[in-house]
Amino acid sequence: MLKLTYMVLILATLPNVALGGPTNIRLGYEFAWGENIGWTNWRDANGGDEGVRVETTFLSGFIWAENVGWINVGDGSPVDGVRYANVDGLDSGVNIDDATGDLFGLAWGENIGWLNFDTRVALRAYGQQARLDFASGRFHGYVWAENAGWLNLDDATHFVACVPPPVIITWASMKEHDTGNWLAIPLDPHATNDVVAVESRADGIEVIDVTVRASAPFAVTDPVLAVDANNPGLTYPANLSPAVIDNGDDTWTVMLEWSPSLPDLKCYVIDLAGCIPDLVGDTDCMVRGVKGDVSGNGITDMGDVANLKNANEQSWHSTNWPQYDVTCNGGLIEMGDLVQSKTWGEQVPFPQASCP
Ligand SMILES: [Ca+2]
Ligand SMILES: [Ca+2]
Ligand SMILES: [Ca+2]
Repeated sequence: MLKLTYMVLILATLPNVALGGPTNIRLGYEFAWGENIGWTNWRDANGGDEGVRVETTFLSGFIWAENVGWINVGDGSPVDGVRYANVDGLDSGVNIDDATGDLFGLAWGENIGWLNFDTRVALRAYGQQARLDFASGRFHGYVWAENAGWLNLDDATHFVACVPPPVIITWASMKEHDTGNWLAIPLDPHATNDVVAVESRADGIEVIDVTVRASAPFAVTDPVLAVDANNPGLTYPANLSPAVIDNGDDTWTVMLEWSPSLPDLKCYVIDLAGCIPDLVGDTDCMVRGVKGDVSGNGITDMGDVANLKNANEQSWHSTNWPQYDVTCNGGLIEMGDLVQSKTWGEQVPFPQASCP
């Protein structure tokens, strides 16, 4: 209790900083050991209001070190909005490489000067560079303080971890083949142009399942729209019913449903940024609907007919090749699929959709 009071008093001397919000360091996972500075507390500055906050590409807030006072990891306002430049004290702080989780950049200790979080050159060979594991939210590795030696983020018992923000794991266009047999065509959220996945099955895009990993339940707070990628004025709001399904393993499925289905022969972009609080990572995904385009190249032509004919002869099952079961009758690839794609493939000009 004494210690806490002392911390609050000391905080009165902190400079005013613009922080992104209260700490998101987890209770019980706030301590790391410095070889010359003792325990550091990443969470409790000013009752948590100014503790360390982990954002997508940087940290903000203050660490309290019992023997050397405050350590500032950044003010939460990088000049470019993304990362601290660390070319002068005005725009300094600790950054996160959002591809690898590696930390880099500088923190400032009021009594010990700079702490260098970029230990990639010295320690990567040993797998001990300072870094954040996105899945668990925990920090690993070592930080170097020029006047205070190593700060250990890698202790098996006392380590620092944040509440990891929700992140999208998978996207898929779903169809019910026969009754109760839902099959997925996976979508790549990074894809653009002519490699964007195609929903080839009858009745076009009806259900998109988005799997989100999160440490706590969440709500979809804003309407989710499918936007015509080539005509952004055209939008189609999704129904959410049920909104979010708990898969029981820290993942949830957000089921987006359109009824009637999205018009065929268009490219859509669906962006969940702003719809799920604190969602990070690649939040938008494109998908196009081109009935009968079993090859997924964005155009239904005689090539698809040939493809289906081949699949028919080889008796590939639709579980493995859902895009081939154009009729969604759940059986093997059969005559109905061929007829449907042939009907479409004979139209001139060939039915197609392209994405920007
Ligand atoms: Ca994307
Ligand atoms: Ca095709
Ligand atoms: Ca079929």
